[in-house]
Amino acid sequence: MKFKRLFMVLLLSALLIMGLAVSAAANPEFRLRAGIGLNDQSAQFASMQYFADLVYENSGGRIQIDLYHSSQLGDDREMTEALQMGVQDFTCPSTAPLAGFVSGFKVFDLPFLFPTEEAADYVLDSEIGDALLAELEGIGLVGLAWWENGFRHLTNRVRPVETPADMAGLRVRTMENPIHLAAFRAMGANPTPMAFGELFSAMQQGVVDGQENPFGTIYLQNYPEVQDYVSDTGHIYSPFVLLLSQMTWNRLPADLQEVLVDAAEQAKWHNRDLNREWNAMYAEELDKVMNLSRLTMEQKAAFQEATMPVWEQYADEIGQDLIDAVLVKLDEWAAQQ
Ligand code: KDG
Repeated sequence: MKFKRLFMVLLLSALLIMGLAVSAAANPEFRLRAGIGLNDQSAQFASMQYFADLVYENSGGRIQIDLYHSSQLGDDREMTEALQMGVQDFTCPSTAPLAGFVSGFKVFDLPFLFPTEEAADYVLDSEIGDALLAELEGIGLVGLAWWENGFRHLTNRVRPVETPADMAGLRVRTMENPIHLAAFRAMGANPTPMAFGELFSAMQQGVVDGQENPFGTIYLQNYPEVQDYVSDTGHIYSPFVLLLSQMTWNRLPADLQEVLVDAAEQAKWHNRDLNREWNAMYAEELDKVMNLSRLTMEQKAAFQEATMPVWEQYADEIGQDLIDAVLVKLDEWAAQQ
């Protein structure tokens, strides 16, 4: 009889604990929304999912992050403004469309600034990157981490592009950023700024001849359906910045704030590794379905030379001190190779 009673107590306790666990899963303390522009096949979406899973697990189910892709919640600038208003919690835009929010972000738009992804990591993860993230605090945003979009490459539907002369007159979509526009004008193109969500249909309708993005984006957003030529120009390295609304941050207790910070840092390295692996893999896939021009060092140097005037044109707007600090940091990185 005694054993039977003990068994019943243990059984009821187990059922109670399971019931509490299920109710927590069904009713998280904080249900947050995260939006991106890329689709759900992208390394960025996979990294956001990795981040959301880490947060859910490490918060003991107290924070659930619902993910929205393919610009469902708006374009980069609209989603960033939604964070400032507290009506969305996370987004992860390229820095280029945020140049109007944090002027210093424009330094990353200087053509051919970073020689490799590792050099970019060294600068972004230094006091320079920390200081730029800190500037977000004054405008209702929390910069949780620098993630990676990657080196950007040109596609078009008109001709192979291997020299700046080949770029003449091409109507190229760029991100909404003055330095990107200036760089493509300097290379001889006729650039049009446009939100990411409008790009595929603009190419499909012939509104633009081409665009520029990392290899993974080009492949996974199905651009080969409307583009014939790709050139590995690598003209700009594009960071992503994982953003949180300051209003959301302020609603969270300190222990959950720490969960977000730790998960963002862990997911940063997962994102960079995955993004590099996928960009390399999709370059090979693009070679099978598009006319891929792999530029020589000399051919890339011609594009770099054509865009150098853009550095001087925007030095005052970006701040020569910031540019010099990045160049010193890059020399520091190079000396360690
Ligand atoms: O999810 C990120 C996109 O919204 C965008 O930033 C991607 O590089 C991009 C572009 O060309 O707009």
